[in-house]
Amino acid sequence: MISRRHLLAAGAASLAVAPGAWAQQNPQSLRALAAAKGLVFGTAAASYELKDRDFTALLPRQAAQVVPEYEMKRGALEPKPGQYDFSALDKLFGFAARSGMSLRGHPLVWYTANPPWLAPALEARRDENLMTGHIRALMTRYRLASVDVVNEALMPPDSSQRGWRPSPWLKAFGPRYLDIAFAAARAANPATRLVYNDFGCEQGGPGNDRFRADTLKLLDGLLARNVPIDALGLQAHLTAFSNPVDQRKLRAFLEEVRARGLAVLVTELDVDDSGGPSDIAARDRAVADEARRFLDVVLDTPATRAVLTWNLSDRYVDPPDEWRLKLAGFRYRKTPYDAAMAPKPLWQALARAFAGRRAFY
Ligand code: 9MR
Repeated sequence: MISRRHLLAAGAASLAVAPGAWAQQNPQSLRALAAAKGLVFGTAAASYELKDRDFTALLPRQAAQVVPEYEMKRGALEPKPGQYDFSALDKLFGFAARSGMSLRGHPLVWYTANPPWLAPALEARRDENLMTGHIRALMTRYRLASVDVVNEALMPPDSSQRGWRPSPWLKAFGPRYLDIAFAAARAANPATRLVYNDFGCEQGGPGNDRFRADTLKLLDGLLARNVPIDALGLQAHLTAFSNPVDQRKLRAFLEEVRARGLAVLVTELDVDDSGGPSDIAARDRAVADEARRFLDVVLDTPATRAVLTWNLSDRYVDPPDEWRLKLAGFRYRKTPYDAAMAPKPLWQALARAFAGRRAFY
């Protein structure tokens, strides 16, 4: 097992590589194109993917940051109270740090993916340590560039209800669970960028209009109470064949976030291509076009500091939940690389969006 000291040291070493130097050596990587415009390009990855030599060769060449797809979720980390198993997370973060990538954490506090013992324990004891102890454990073990302190605290945009999303945290502490979580994260490691992460601000539908308003209300509440938050994470699970991004609405929203002094991170970008034609080239084009329409607006503000995709290659994208699509052998084409590890039009869209970004720095 990799030691904490090793992880911290490797993380520190990666910071010594100047982004400009990397860009000169690797002109054809998304990480270099992003770095040249003051952006971090990263991706979600999973520890089991590290068995794949194609993937381990590609990952650090293209991405400057990694976020665990599931290894940092509490259900995966703490199966029994206080008995942590960091092995999968250490493996992924260890690989990233040794390969010169920075580490992004996701999530510290979420309504789901928790171990079964947690909700009853919270209900019985209402003990803040059940949250803050976990936050401290992770934030002192890893040197994280940024972390999703709270993930998805609002009702999703397609819900008929608005407001706080039900969770064991909300039940135990009320909405101030966010305040407790951010304060504990800042106290545990003041160098990490603290993020509120959610989906629903990106697209143009009426549910998204409500969601943007609710998000600004949430952020205003935190800021008014001096809660230490640094950034808004836009998950950016876009859709190629329904509910497109409305560039005007998105631009106005990002201005509001920036006016509040917060940074913006694109944390989980992918483009759902279900519902499209069977012609793969047409689907890939639609995926790339929608990502580009989104990125053109999101990158046109200095508030945006990072873009991470939710997986780098279609080789590791889960099959759809929908049984009809599964029966038809449908495979998502959501990510920049296809299942054979060849770059797709989405790769080009990212590359062009990065290269075309105004130089804010
Ligand atoms: O892609 C992730 C999947 O493998 C996990 O089973 C699932 C539950 O932990 O979470 C998925 O990732 C989600 C992320 O953590 C939060 N935003 C939505 C993501 C995609 O569903």
